[in-house]
Amino acid sequence: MQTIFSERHEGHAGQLELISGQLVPGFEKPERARFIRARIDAVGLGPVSAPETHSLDAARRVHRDDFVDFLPQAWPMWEASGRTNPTVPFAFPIRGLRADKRPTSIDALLGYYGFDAGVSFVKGTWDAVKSSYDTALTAASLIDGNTRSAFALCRPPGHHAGSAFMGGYCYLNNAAIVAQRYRDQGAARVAILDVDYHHGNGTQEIFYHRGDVAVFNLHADPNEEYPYFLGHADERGAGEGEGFNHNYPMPAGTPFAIWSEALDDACRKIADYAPDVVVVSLGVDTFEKDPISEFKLTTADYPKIGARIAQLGLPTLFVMEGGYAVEEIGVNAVGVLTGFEGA
Ligand code: SP5
Ligand code: ZN
Repeated sequence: MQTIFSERHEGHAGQLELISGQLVPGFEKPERARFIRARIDAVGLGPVSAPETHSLDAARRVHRDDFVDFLPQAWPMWEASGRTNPTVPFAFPIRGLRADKRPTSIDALLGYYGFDAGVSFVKGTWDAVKSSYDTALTAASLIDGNTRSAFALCRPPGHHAGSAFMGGYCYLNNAAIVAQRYRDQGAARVAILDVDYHHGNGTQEIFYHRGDVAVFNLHADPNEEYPYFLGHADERGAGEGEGFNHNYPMPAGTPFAIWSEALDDACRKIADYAPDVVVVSLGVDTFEKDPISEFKLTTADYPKIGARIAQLGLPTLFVMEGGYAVEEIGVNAVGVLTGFEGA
């Protein structure tokens, strides 16, 4: 399997996040991608190449223009206001406030577009976000009649970013962008299978009213886990999208024996949907030793996930999302890919 990867993710480093009442270095750190990159070579997964540069047109197909325009402006505006430390959003237009009125100051814009304090900017953040976007689109273009799978080693991740918001370490929604790109290039139906521990709220929001991109999400119950405010089983899509959004919330402590039943059910529904291509939002924060998560998957389980997805027999693009146990992230993420190839 071919991988697309950009070293430019390294510029997104030293950012902060608010967790358990403390402002700490981001769990979403450069070592994550380095360990995955190293594991690809260690197991000989296949060639790794740098992405092509793309215009932001593909981002504008799923994200609002003013949001796409804001992202490259965030750091320059922050610097222009006299600060060079990492940004952190801190004030949000929730119930009773004016979410319809775009403010002008950078302090306000961070919370206007960010739904949590997990989307810090440093100087290199936008360039890393753009490289992650280019990585997803370049990997997407590898899949054709002959090549049936590819890996977009994206960093930062994307699935928490919605049409006009960022959050949860995510700025542009790489998986949604490539799913839309496949539609624009002639695919009739696209399925997104999100196996990250956290609900992919951004992806769900983007496609919630559409039947041409079906979204399947396996994740921790939002009653007790981030992103808290979306991801319940009764969210089944609306309008033309009714019946095309599928959530599988699971409790803390869920082991692979239970988790894999949800995967099985999602895969059967994907087969019924008969998409032209499957986009996998590949998070491995379901791992038992993940520092911010509560599922109990083991390293031996990850190849089985890949094998089950391969059973679909469909063109498949893997897009990297979360996973914070950095020592094991390479083995686990690449384990899914080798499991897919070996099936
Ligand atoms: C892409 C991705 O995986 N983003 C995850 C963002 C999670 N941010 C909030 C984490 C809150 C962790 N709370 C720990 C206590 C609950 N077990
Ligand atoms: Zn996650």
